[in-house]
Amino acid sequence: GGPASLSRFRGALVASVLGDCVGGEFEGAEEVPMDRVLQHLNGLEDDNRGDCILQYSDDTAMTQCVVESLLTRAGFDERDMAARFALEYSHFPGRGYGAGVVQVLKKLASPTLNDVYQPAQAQFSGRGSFGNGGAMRAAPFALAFRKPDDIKKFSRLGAMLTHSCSLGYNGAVLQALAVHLSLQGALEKPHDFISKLISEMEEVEGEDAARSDARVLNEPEFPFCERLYKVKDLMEQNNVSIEEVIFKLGNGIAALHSVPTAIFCVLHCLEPREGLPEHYGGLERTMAYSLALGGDTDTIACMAGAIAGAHYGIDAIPQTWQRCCEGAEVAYDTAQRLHTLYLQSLTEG
Ligand code: F2R
Ligand code: MG
Ligand code: MG
Repeated sequence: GGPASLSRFRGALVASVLGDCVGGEFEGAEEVPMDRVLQHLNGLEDDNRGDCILQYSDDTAMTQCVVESLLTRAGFDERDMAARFALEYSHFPGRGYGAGVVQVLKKLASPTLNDVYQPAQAQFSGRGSFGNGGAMRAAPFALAFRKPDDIKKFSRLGAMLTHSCSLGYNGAVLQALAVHLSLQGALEKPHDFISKLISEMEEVEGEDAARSDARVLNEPEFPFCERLYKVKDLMEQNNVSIEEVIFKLGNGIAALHSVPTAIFCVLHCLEPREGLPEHYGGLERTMAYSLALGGDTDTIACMAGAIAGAHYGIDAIPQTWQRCCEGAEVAYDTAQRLHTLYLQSLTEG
């Protein structure tokens, strides 16, 4: 479909769920040979899988809360979103949440809490979390808002409910911007795509809080921009090994070590690649490649899935894969509701 079509909206949300569900198999594994990845993905084609459904984790659970909050409130409402996170966690605490964020989710459940941003600010001795939990649920902000300034503002605030360190919430801003650009068709020109992301993030990371957090954590002055420049370098290389990608970009639980990595996975898999089946389309290549990096596979595949899905659209996602994943049907339906909200914002100017 054309820019911001329903197919792209569905692709973004469904492929994000898919990445979480198929990536869960390898989360935390140091080495994941491509053979194992392909075996896992081939298993999804098996008609006799019966009730062997792949369950989603915190990535999708929190994304669903973001979607429902944005839809119900027809925009961003921090108290509503925080309440949904807390309720979801209290009902299903076993979705594999980060070790630190559960403290925030418990505090957000308190009816006497006045400032919903306070529990996140108390994390890690007041430094806040730099985990990728804000980024993994950032895609819906790009589907609910069309102006980049709104996407940046609300993806940041949505992430700050749990991640008050700029290295956490700016990962969410970067992920939301990447989905936004992809939705507009910007991946047709991959070099322009990465350059636009760099120039947006130069502005985002120029803020005092970001510069101060980067200093305290001994990171370069513009940490996400620095990684995006590495993505650009890797794009220009003919042969890139998985080891080099992990070494230069990371595959870990920090937003800085996973959001640029997810973006690279999408860019790298725009073309056929050695080691990946020839019959795979770009969406399938992106999934397989994200899993083969090991580390935080559910989250990297979830974020890469959202960006790739917004580019290729829903028809690029094999039906057999969709049927295996808990939450894929819900994502398919809610994408339509978000698309309606998006179209309304277009007519309202
Ligand atoms: N938690 C996991 N995976 C671990 C294994 C789960 C297993 N499958 C199971 O079921 O038990 N995955 C999920 O967590 C990631 C998102 O985490 P989030 O929401 O960012 O959490 P948190 O706790 O805020 O941060 C994660 C860890 O990062 C380190 N960290 C963060 N900020 C820090 C700081 N300022 N100083 C020091 N360390 C910091 C801590 O180790 C945090 O626990 C996703 O992968 C999701 O899938
Ligand atoms: Mg997870
Ligand atoms: Mg994860």
